[in-house]
Amino acid sequence: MSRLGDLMKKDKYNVAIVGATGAVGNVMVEVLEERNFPIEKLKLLASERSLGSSLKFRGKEIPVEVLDSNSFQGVDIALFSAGGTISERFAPIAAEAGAVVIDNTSAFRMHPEVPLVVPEVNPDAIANHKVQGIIANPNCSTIQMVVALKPIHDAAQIKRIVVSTYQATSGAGKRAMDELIQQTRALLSGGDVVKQKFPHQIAFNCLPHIDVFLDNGYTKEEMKMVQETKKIFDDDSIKVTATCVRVPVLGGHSESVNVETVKLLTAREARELLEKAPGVKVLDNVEHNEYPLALDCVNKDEVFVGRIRDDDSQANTLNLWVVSDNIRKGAATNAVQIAEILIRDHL
Ligand code: NAP
Ligand code: 3JM
Repeated sequence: MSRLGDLMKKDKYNVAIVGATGAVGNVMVEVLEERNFPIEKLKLLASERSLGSSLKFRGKEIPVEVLDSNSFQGVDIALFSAGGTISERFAPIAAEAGAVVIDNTSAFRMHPEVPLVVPEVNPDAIANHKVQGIIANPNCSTIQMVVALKPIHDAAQIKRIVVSTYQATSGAGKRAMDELIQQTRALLSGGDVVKQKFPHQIAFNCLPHIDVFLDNGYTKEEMKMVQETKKIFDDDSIKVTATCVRVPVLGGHSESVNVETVKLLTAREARELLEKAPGVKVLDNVEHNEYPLALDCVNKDEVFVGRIRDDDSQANTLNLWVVSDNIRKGAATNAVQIAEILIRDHL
């Protein structure tokens, strides 16, 4: 019997993390602990490769279990980050078993009945979680951009966004971070460069290629930014064009964002709005060489914005530099914030 939409308010919830041993899953465990999420039982799920391993939560080692279709009995909230194929197969099973799924993959983001949520931008969309039992977490590059653009859109209505990203290897998982380290070591010590996760050497390089190429010449990562931005702002009139680049950085995505608005909003006005915006921290003192840096943003939850300036080549247009920890706000923290709002306002 389907238990879709059955989750009721309680004092503490049974939470499962699918992909618990991965780059995102590990941080989900940390974030749930840090934010003191009301957990009765935490269930850690991964592949057979992780059998025998465990992760520490609230001072106790929790063994990792192998994911299967019976994993979700008694689970209230299931946080998925084990790739799109696993979500496609197991998220509906978890929802049928009565869990609310918060999915970190691209599998359901554009499904019309699945809310796509960034708490600082469209928290009310969570109300639609009962239809499919799934709430989608946007792509990391989209999340940090829309948090920074929300106050600008509210004040001046965004017409067009031109974004170029400088994305860390952590966005491609644990093995991708290891690949950057291995290649850097090899190149500095005369060893052999090993290429597995990326199509070219990532050390000392920039790759304008994240996820697969599509028929329109863009990558899937770039089209995620285009489509997800329109869905989160619930505004198809916003034009977006993106170039997503992998850079030899371990953690923290940086973005150059050029944004054209319908109404005039000066850089000074935008800075004032951004200084008050939830989840945003303005770091913009060029006279002291202060601007957001990936290295400084890692392990923080805010979206950092700097280099705020008028585009002097075109009216009603601003340039911003937007940096955030792609594994925290870009994935784990955003998912846990969604869970917090779900249990507070929507059960
Ligand atoms: P990762 O470090 O490679 O970790 C992958 C996780 O998935 C591991 O826990 C792995 O378990 C598990 N897994 C893989 N195949 C499995 C299977 N057949 N059955 C059960 N578990 C399986 O990757 P990651 O960086 O954490 O990312 C995981 C996913 O999250 C990505 O594929 C992506 O869809 C999503 N993601 C989303 C964002 C975002 O922006 N919202 C950002 C990054 C990633 P083992 O350790 O047992 O192999
Ligand atoms: C970030 O399905 C997969 O192999 C995962 C691909 C992936 C995604 C995705 O499309 O879900 C890797 C890293 C993402 C994402 O957040 O969009």
